[in-house]
Amino acid sequence: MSRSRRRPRVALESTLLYHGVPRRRGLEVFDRLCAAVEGAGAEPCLIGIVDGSVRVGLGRRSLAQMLAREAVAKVGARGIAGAVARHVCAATTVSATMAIAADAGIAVFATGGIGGVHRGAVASYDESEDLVALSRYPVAVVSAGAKAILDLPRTVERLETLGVPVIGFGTDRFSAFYSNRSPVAVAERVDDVAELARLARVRLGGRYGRGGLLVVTRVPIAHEIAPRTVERAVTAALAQARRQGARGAAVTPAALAALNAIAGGRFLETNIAVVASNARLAAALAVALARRRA
Ligand code: PSU
Ligand code: MN
Repeated sequence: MSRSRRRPRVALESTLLYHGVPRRRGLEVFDRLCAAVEGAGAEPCLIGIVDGSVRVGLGRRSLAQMLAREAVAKVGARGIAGAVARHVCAATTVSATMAIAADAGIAVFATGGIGGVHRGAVASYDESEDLVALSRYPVAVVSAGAKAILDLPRTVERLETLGVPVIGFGTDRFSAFYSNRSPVAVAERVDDVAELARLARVRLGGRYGRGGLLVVTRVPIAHEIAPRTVERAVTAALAQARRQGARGAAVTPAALAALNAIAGGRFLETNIAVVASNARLAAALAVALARRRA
């Protein structure tokens, strides 16, 4: 089938599946994401690097092989060249997945929460490469805001500095990943997919500045966790990551692992529900974009 006859594609990232959830659950989360994307009429395209080759549309078997390997690196956009040159396997983060999706002509990408400004970044300078990627690659990223372990208000400030449109879909708030109650607002709100597609077309068209956009969804109400509970868990998870000596790129996986182990998997279940609901909206957006193109 020619590309134009195929279903519109939605990019998915491999870091979420390898490092973001317990590895033994990566396949199950992938299946849920695929069902969500396919159910809305689009084609899931899992992105990752296998033995140095950049792969767009990894299948279940390739993912299972990746998940079975020990110590697969987590790479951002800057790490793609090294992974390719050294012929290694790598899980791609939001930034790397955006770079690869843009190259492959995929306009929409679904994830859980983006990386952003870490708490204490004033001293550590730890800011995710995801923010720069959003300002650089013409891809619409559908998320529930940024991960709750981060500093959300400062993340939103940096997105403004970097010129990234931050669009709340059916919400005025910059979702706090586990909760819709958030300390910070989005820049703009859109309430229907057709309008979101029109906005995305202008932005991704690049005429008034190249780069992507961040779509912020609501956390499914049935899976919301109270902000006080989230705060307490995040503080404990970050303290544990620190005790383990996690630095740099290892901070996010270590903190998420600690968080996922707290409260009998409640945070993990919300995380999975959030990613699946983002995948549904991403697919609807991809379909709407393709319809307008036709
Ligand atoms: N959000 C999640 N789980 C994850 C991530 C985000 O719910 O695993 C991953 C994404 O791949 C994101 C990365 O790009 O964490 C950000 O890592 P860092 O903060 O080190 O840039
Ligand atoms: Mn970092």
